[in-house]
Amino acid sequence: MATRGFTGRRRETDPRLPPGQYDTGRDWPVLTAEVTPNLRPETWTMSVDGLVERPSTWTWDEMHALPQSRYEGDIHCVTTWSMLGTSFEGVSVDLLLEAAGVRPEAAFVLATSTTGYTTNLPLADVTGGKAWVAWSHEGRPLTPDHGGPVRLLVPHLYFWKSAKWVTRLTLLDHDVQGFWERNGYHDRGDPWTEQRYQGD
Ligand SMILES: Nc1nc2c(c(=O)[nH]1)N[C@H]1C(S)=C(S)[C@@H](COP(=O)(O)O)O[C@H]1N2
Ligand SMILES: [Mo]
Repeated sequence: MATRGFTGRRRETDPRLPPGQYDTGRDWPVLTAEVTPNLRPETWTMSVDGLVERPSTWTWDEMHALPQSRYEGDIHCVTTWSMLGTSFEGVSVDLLLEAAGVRPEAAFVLATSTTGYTTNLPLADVTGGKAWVAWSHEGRPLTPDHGGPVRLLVPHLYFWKSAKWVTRLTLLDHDVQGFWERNGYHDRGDPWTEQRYQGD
C-alpha cells in the first residue's frame, strides 16, 4: 500500500503531466467513436482545401516522398491519461499548408476523417512545427485502431484533436465545430489550462 501511494504521488508530480492527468505508462488506450475502418494505403489520399491558393491532394507514395519529420514527446487524452516520452513519424502539416498556399483570411482548420469524424482547430495550432500527419508510432506503422494508415497528430492539445484516419484539412475563415466539440468539448483543448469542455 505504501509503495502504491508513493508511486501515485510521484506520477502526479511529474512536470510533464498537465493538471488532472495520470501517466498511462506504455499502455496506449484506444478511444474510437466510430467503427474502425479498414483502409488500404494504396487508395488513401490526403487533401488540403478550402481557403488555399492550390487545393492539393497527396497519395500515400507522394506523401512519403516529402521530407519526413518526427515528434518526440507526450500526448494527453481528455479522459485523463497521458503517454510520456513517446514518438511519431510522418510529415509536418506546415509542408502541406505551404504547398497548398494558405490564403490570408484563413484562421481555422477543420480536419475530416474517412469515417466522417471531424475536429476543429485554430490555424495557429497546426502551424509552426506543432502538428503532423503521422503514419508510424515508435518506428512501427500505426495500427488501424490507432488511426492507421495515417492520423493527424497535434500533441500540444488534447488528443481528440488528433483525428484518426485523417483524409482532409479544410482551411476556413470562421470556426466550425467538429464531432466532439458539438458534443460539448472545447474548441481549442489546451491540456495545460484544462480546456476540457465548452466554457472552460
Ligand atoms: N476518427 C477518429 N479520430 C479520433 C477519435 C475518434 O473517435 N475517431 N477519438 C479521439 C480521441 S477522444 C482520442 S483520445 C484519440 C485516441 O487515439 P488512440 O485511440 O490512438 O489512443 O483519438 C482521437 N481521434
Ligand atoms: Mo480522448
